[in-house]
Amino acid sequence: MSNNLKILLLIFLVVAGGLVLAQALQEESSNGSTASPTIATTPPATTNISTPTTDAMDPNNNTEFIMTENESVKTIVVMAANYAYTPSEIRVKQGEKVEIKLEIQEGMHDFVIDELDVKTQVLTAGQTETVTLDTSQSGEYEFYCSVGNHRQMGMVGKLIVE
Ligand SMILES: [Cu+2]
Repeated sequence: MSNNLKILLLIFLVVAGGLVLAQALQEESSNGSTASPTIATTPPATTNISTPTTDAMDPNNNTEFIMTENESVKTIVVMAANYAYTPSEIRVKQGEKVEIKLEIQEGMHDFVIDELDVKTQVLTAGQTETVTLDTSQSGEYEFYCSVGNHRQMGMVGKLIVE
């Protein structure tokens, strides 16, 4: 009887031990197989997230860059009529980025500063032209209209770079 019990106990232990071992191996292999798909799906997900993120950031950066550029340039509107500019005196700071936007109100005029190599085309009423000023040298510069005798008729002004 005790021998039979011992044999039964031994068989039970072997079977139980074998089951536990088999289960452990199965868990290990199933863990391994579920772990790899998890790793495999994570990188594509990360790539999908990071790609639209960089796409979304690029236009933002461009917009910021363009806005900064626009803010740093000062545009001064100069209106030309027969035979005067408004304003006739322009003050800017040395090194400042300045554009002159010439707007013709009547007649035919241009905008010239000999010392700064500024010369627009001769424009007619309603037309505009924008020119960039070189403000690297401080000083006073005369601007004038080179059409006909407009300059002699007083179509002049003063640019002061200070
Ligand atoms: Cu003129």
